[in-house]
Amino acid sequence: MKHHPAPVSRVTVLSGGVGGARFTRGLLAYLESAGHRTDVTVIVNTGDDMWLHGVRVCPDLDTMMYTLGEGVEESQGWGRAGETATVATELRRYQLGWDWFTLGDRDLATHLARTELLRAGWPLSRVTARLCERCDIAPTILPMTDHEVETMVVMAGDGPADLRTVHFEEWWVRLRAAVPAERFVQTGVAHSVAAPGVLESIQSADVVLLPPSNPVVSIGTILGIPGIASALAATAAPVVGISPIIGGSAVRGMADACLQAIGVETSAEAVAHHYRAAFGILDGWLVDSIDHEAAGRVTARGLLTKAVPLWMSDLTTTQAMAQESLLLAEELRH
Ligand code: FO1
Repeated sequence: MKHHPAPVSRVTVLSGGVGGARFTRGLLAYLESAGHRTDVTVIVNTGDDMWLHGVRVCPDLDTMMYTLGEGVEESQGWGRAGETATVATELRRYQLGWDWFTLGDRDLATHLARTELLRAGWPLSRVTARLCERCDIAPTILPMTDHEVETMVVMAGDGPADLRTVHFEEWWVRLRAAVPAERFVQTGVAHSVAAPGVLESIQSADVVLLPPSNPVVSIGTILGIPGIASALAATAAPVVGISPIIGGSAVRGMADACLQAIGVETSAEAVAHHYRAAFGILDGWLVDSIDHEAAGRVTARGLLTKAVPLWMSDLTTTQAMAQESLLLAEELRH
């Protein structure tokens, strides 16, 4: 690994899903190993959230909290290690809720705690900070908005659109994204505002990072919150992204099904240009070594690109990815 970038004061990360949480864990491990005292703020997608059995479930906030804090089930990247499903089994016997979406017993405590505080009138951002206190998490974790904005999937097919519309989690978990999506709609986004601290963390950042989260339903959803994309376009901080696509296939999940829905080719190059064309953001782009020719082409189109190993197999790799992204940001700042 080459030299270390100079320490910076503030890094802001936009994240969703398992990939974003794992990258953020690598970033924190890298900063720790390099002895940098950097404030990290993570803006997390809440479009996957839903009310289920009367509790508020926030999959991406919980994946981030469990991954950075304690006890994420590593084999899944979501949910708790050593989880049990006693309550879920009982709920199935009542034939209520989503029988294809298991709320583990430990995980349920998180949703009960969150729901209790939401019912007491706390905004989601304050609830999130309160839940993170338990796990002694270094970065500030912010929901993208305190409003309930949920991603719905209008699936391809005939007949009225509302009969072809399901919550993202149903499309993602029950249907495994096997039914083509016509479009994604974030309910409530028009009346939403960025959560307190979100825009400020973008404006005052020295570096902004876009981890290899799903570019459509994670990063794209965050960028759809009023003010966030324009804050990213205006910030003095270089915005450096890490490709979620390696060698033409999605690293995790079904990013390719999401990209198809918005007419973007499943390639590292196409995703970079999508961020530029659709949101007017992105200054640097990391692609996997296997996509090194793309690196040349993307750089030629004015987006500083580097090819480095992006397969997040372990903490060492994610640390190295974080180091590379900070080095690229340093190059962009000069
Ligand atoms: N994913 C699944 O594939 N099956 C599940 O039953 C499931 C339950 C679940 C419960 C709480 C939670 O926070 C996440 C859960 N997930 C499950 C993962 C979830 O679909 C993903 O974490 C995100 O939506 C992807 O970003």
